[in-house]
Amino acid sequence: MSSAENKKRCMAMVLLMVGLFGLVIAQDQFLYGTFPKGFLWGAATASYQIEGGWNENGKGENIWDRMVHAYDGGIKDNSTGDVAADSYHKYMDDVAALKETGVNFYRFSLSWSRILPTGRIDQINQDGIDYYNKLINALLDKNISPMITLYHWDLPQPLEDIGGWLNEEVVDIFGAYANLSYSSFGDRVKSWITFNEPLVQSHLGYGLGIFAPRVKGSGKTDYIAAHNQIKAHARAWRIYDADYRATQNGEVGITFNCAWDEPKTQNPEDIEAAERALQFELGWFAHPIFSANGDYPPIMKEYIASRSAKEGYNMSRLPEFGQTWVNYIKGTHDFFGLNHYTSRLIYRVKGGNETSYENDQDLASSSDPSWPSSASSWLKVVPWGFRKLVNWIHKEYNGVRLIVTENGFSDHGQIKDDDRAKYYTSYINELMKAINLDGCNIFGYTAWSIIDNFEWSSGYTEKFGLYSINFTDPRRPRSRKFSAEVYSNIIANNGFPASSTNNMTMYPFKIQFPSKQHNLHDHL
Ligand code: PNW
Repeated sequence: MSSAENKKRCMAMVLLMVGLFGLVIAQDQFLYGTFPKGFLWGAATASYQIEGGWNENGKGENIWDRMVHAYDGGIKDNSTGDVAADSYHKYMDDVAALKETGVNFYRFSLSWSRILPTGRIDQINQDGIDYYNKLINALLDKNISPMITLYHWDLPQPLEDIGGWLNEEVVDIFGAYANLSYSSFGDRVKSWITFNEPLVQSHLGYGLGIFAPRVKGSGKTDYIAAHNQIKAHARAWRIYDADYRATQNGEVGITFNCAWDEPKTQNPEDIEAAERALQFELGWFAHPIFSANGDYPPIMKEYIASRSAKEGYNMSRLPEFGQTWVNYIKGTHDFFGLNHYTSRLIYRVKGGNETSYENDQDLASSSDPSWPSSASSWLKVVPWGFRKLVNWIHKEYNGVRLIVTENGFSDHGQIKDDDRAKYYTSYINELMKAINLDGCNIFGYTAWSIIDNFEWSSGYTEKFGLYSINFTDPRRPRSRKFSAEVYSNIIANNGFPASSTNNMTMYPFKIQFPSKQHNLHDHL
């Protein structure tokens, strides 16, 4: 190669690197500005992760109680949620933490088996109703709106004994439980989420068998469990719509988890694979409910049918709704709930031979070594992925009204949690860009979680709280972490107005704000 050619190549390399660097800076650039007036700020928990009181005052056993009490409970530190944060007794401490943080709403879930020990409405446990009434009233008293998740993975064990989410009968049983919840609390509760992350319940609970009820059968049973949860969601929404909306004036939505799936290379096969990953992860549940035509995403139907045929099945392993159910499910939403934590790099690979949800997709994922890590192996810090994901949803589901129902960061529980404070600051800033610069239709944000809690199969080894809990102290005292102060400031300012964010005393640690101020105006 001539030296002139060499020089040219070097120059091209340098230009490419400068270009890439520019892109990274643009993605990481901090934007001053505020959220739209009336934007809602919240924090979340889930019953099994915080309540404890697992068999107190008439509560029935659920699938997580059963799992953690088994000889090999499958929990990292062999812990249980028997006491957890003891919110069954200490809920007033939770309300105080929420008040101190300044949230507008609190997202929590009902323990189905605390209200209905058998899962069915023929046996109501009044103590369970009383407990949630006390919590709801205490919140309202402090001007905090309750947002209730009906199902956050803790199915009553007697329903699992008849097959759980693999049994279609549970669709109607869930409808009856939803009905009881609306009639008991709906005079004061105006915001309902039917299911939290049906993907995690289906795939981890009824596919990989890592979460309760530990059923293994990926590529088959996870699809069936998902199918019945989607039907149960529609049933619950329609009951509210027909019998409660006119008098109670509330809203019913559903919450999905989704990472941002970035193509690992610009190779068209990888770009397609990343799109396919989003359809298998989010479209699986969102397409039947939020798309114009309803039903599962076409790409998912095509891939699973073709692999099923090759495996010798005479029909697809993905169940079919049929037109009646497609119509019944389509449009059953008042808002789109999104739980988002992290991003992945996706590339195409031929799926392995074994039958599984993973192999059905013909793709694999990795992460970029430059992405900061957390205490959870799956959670890497990629703020710009948040903005890309909500934009993708905005386009895919026709400008749908979205609320972020979870977002947060795990560490080992230290009070001076700078990494969590930075996570919240940068992710919330990206969300603000999605609203103010991109026009996404987002009306609220929820931090996961207000307190440290039982992190499912990781037990107490990963902490997500804005408040720390001493789990070895029987009184379970709560202490405010640094990130709670930072989040509280963001709420008080409704974002990042230039004047207050410039004042570094607001953040006792140094956040890397750019020296040049970027405000909305510069970007428009
Ligand atoms: C969510 N993943 O779960 C749940 O809704 C919470 O109960 C949980 O505590 C929180 O996120 C933190 O994990 C997820 O593997 C569990 O990608 C696993 C994943 C995502 C969300």
